[in-house]
Amino acid sequence: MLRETDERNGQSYDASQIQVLEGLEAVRKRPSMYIGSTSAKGLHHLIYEVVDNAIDEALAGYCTSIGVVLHADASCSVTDNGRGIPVDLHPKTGRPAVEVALTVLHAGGKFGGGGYKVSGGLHGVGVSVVNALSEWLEVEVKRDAGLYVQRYERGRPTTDVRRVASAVGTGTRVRFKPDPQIFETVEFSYDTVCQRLRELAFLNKGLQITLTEERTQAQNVFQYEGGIVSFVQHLNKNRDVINATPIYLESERDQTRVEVALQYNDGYAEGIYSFANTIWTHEGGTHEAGFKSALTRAINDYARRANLLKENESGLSGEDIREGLVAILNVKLPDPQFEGQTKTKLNNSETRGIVETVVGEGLSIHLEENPGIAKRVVEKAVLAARAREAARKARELTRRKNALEVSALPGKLTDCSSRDPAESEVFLVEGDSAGGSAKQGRDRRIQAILPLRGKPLNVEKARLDKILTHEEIRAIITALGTGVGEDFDGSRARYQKIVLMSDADVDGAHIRTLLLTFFYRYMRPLIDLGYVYIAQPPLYKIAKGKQDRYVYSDQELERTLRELEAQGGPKPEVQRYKGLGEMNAEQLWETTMNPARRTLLRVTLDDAMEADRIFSTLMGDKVEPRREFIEQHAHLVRNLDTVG
Ligand code: 0RA
Repeated sequence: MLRETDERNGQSYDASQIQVLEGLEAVRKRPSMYIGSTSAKGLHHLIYEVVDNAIDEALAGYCTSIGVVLHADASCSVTDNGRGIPVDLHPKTGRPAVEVALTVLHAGGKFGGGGYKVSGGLHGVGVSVVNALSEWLEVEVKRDAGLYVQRYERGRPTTDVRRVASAVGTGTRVRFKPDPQIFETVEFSYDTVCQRLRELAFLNKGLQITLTEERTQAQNVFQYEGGIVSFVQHLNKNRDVINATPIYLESERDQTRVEVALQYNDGYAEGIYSFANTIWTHEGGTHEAGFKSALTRAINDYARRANLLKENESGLSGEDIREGLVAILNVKLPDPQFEGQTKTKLNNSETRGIVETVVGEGLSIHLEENPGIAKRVVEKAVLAARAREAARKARELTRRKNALEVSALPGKLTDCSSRDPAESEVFLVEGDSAGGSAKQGRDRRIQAILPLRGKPLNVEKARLDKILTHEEIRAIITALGTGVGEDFDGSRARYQKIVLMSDADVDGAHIRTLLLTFFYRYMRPLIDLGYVYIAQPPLYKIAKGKQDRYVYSDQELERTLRELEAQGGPKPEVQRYKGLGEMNAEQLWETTMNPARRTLLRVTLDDAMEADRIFSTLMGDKVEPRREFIEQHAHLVRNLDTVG
């Protein structure tokens, strides 16, 4: 058992300890290699990594509840009621297993347990990485009737594993404080963590996950007996659905567990969310390909069998069949291989066939047994096919028009004089009055202004053909010069910076979300190319004496006020900017547009996807939940990458 008297101080390092120190150093030197980045995103990965270990314990059948607490001291703790990390001595190193798990890279699943590691953070790096990147970390294990604890600082043990009390039950608690020497920000976002934990609860049927924030006393408890069926219902909450009960299929083959839930709504968007070992595979991959191909085949086969498609009619395309579909595909497999730009594309070749078989067989049976629903799904796809043909014609029309009149630029565009896209910028500005100030204040050589007014189009409720008739959207498409949808060509972009400039309020967030969703769905390469940005207008103006200062966040406001008050003199006056329209041309230029001084946020594919997902959940006609939702997600723009 454990040597409680183990002496560390004064002890010479043996080979395994040197390895530990080198491992920790490597992680601290290149944190991004292990957790993706040191931004807010990487910071949150720390929590997910620890939670994933607890999820593994749940998947192995030993843990029913996980608690996450965001503590007032900026630390986070993750508690589970699993078996507890083993504390007995690890034969090779002579150290307690728990110490090995927390100090040796990739040691996590190697001892005890058996079975395969099914969950796994995006990077699947293990808790030792979290330890290395924490100012301090404390682990508590309840096992063998005892409570064992150990503490570390920046990955190095500062105590031995000690049995400090007797205990009932089993479990593990890891509490850590991210290291400000490593991370650009060490402030956890409740909303961000909440979103992911809810998702994990959906993906792990029955598991209870609780999130608590000490400072605000906020708490959410997630537990879904329906698992991904509840997930689909949640996504379709505000929509009219075609099949009242989601279709649910589940099977296991060659150690691969497949489950899928599907429900059609009367909208036009496609909402397929696939997961592999609880990781959202937004770039798709073999499992999603297998799913889509089985779906297309099953629906077409049924349509022919039931005579809903005549022999001389051509088959329904996958896209048509997926219109209005919300589906969650959840696979769990032994050794997931991820590839792609953001490592979120599943690459295991055997998975494709497995999913295709499971979904194909299950769906065919379901359609035969539920002819009423099957008929409505097929009819919907037939309508979609017709609309798609109409959209193609509408697109062709726009294209031909463009080819004929080279200068068919929208009337309300105030263009820049430069013709070099690399230096040209276009500001999409919410509202006419802000548009006016932007026009006056801009650098007319490289900055173009396109004011957007009127009721923004609900991208969700319209098909592309309808979207293309919307005046503001048409203006954007022609101004950018790239074409849209299948005709998109990034090399024709007239500007390589497309800057969304909207108010820092709920309506501004709405317009931003909407534009990002539009870009994500119909001009995705624009985002991949890194051409889309969000302007950062100031939130406050502080006037003191002759000098005005602009601040961009509440934290900065507090800090600046403290500084100014410390200087003495007249009391600073704070003005909160509610909209861009409250700034005159010169102010707008100085604070938001001047390339030498401004901050722009570059929109990443992740941000746009998040916008799309937020948008999809905003659907429906109930205004209140939508407002609430936007308010909750107004933070969307805060976690983006900052560039000059
Ligand atoms: C290895 C083996 C066993 C449990 C664990 C790891 C374990 C790790 C973590 C991390 C967070 N919570 C955890 N809970 C358990 C099983 C050992 C046995 O057979 O009892």
